[in-house]
Amino acid sequence: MKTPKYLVPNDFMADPSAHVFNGKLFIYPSHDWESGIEENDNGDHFDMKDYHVFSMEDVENGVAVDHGIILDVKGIPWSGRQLWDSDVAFKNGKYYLYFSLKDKNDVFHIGVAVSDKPEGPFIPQPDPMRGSYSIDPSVLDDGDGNFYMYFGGLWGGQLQRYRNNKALECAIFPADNAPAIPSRVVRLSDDMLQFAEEPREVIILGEDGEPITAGDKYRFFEASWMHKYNGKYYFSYSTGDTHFLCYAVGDNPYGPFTFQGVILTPVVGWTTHHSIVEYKGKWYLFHHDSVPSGGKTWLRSMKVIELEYDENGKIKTIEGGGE
Ligand code: FUB
Repeated sequence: MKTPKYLVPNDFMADPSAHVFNGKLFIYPSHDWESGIEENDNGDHFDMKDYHVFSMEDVENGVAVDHGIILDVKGIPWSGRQLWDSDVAFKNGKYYLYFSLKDKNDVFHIGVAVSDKPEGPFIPQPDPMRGSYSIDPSVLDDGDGNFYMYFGGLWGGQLQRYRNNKALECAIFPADNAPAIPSRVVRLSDDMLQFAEEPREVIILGEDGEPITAGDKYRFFEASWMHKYNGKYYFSYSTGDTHFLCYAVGDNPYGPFTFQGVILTPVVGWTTHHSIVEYKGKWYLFHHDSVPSGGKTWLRSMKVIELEYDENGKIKTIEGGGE
């Protein structure tokens, strides 16, 4: 597959999280729509109110089947507004949908909803996960019975309002030469419904062996994803306001991770987001851009392209087509 394929031509879907369940590829995106809310740094224009799930058996030809709505903000007992990025994990016959949502005080938390099937519907838990904050949950099944959630996002994602897993009086952004605000990682409880421990910082080291600084154009911003390739842990993420998808590699799920490079150069539209999955012997990058909406950053379209590694496990950079 040489050119990326848009997967849902008749609707706007973003932040695709792709997984293989029962031999089929499932994609869990955010569902963008035109809410009329003006664009701002707080992300109010991303006013999503439900999720759909898609499945694919023929990725090369880009045919995605829509299984309809799997969760609606109206059915979530603690909901305020804005269903942002989500992810799904499978354990012991159940599927767990982890989602970002603001509560009634406009504070983001991470919620869980459970289903017997990958295509839902998903039944939400009455409360958010205890101790959860910020956005963009993404879950790694480490294959040894342990599941790890990576999460967090700056600006509208509110991560700058937390330190040592406690809410601050007000947001703090580090100086440009200080370590960047990191993503977080936490092992999930056996029942998959809570954190099993205090979240830890995901440290990304630069070439000099020091943590990447807040002023670095490749610092973490949001959209964490973790996949394993040849026994190594590949942590990938969006740099937000500098618009790259980057990755760093480590030897265990907690890191530290050493910066490797850019996966995707900027796309059309402000946000860039992704997931990486192996299916039928090939690796794919699911991502989004705003080309079909004529550049409206809150109306994004998901797409897929094959991902290539070199013999040293380095990912070949893909051109996003934006600036
Ligand atoms: O879709 C809303 C937010 O935009 C996501 O949670 C972020 O990662 C960014 O893609």
